[in-house]
Amino acid sequence: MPLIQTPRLILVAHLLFLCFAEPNAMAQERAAFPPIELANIRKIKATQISEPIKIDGKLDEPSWAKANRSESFVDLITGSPTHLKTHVSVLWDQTHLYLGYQIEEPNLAAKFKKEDDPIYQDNDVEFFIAGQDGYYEFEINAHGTIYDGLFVWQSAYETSGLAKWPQFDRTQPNVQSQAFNGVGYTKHPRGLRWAFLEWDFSSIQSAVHIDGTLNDPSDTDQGWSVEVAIPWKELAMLDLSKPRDLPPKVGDVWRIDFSRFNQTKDPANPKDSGGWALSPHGVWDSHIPEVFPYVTFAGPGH
Ligand SMILES: [Ca+2]
Ligand SMILES: [Ca+2]
Ligand SMILES: [Ca+2]
Repeated sequence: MPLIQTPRLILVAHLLFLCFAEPNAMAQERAAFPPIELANIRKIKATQISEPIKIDGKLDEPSWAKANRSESFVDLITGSPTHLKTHVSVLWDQTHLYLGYQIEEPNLAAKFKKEDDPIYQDNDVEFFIAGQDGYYEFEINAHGTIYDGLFVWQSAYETSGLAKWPQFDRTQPNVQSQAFNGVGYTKHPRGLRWAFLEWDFSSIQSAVHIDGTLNDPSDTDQGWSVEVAIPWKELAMLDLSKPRDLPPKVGDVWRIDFSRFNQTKDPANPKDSGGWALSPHGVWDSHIPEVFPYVTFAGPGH
């Protein structure tokens, strides 16, 4: 079935952008998998909460103050410290997973305003939630515009039952999908994925808060913050082959990636890749669930 052009062009543009951005890193990356030592993968605790969170981009609820704020993000490839701070905090309750990002940024800038625009060509923050059968990708810029999509391992597409869902039934002409072989790490051991780039996880709530002036470089901004609420019940689609508890039990461990991409690199650091993450990937590729940070679901007060 022919693919509709828009997602293909977006994907190709994304791939080209990434390929040209870091050719040297890509040349090195095929030697080992996963591309970093497992002991170097960062861990973060998610605190269980009972008070409501208002998704307005402001992390001013008492629950955020009690959260285990992450270490600052590091360079995606080298793991080196970055010149601007980025932190994420993770909370959860019986209905939702909550993510809060604090992003230091002296020049707030964003272009795209339409959902599923190529946010990765802006300054953005991103997260990837890994499941058995695939993973969900979410990106947001300082306008609060989001881009999201679902990636399903081709080996799990039929066996998981996802192929029978109308929105993922590739025999239907309105279902847009793309074979996806990673970005920098082009040959993943699990093989190809189907990328459903038109997928919208419509029940996700997200908002940003700006501390400064957006698209006005004449001043110095403090940064921005991002607040996201993800309903547990819809994440069942990631684990149809082997369902996991939703909400998780205390002590459960998930793999979730948290990252930030910048269009301007650190002028004082020629090795700044422009992509930063809570835990390094070792290569210019976000799409490696095996190196995503470990998120442990802890009880209240932990
Ligand atoms: Ca809030
Ligand atoms: Ca989408
Ligand atoms: Ca500004």
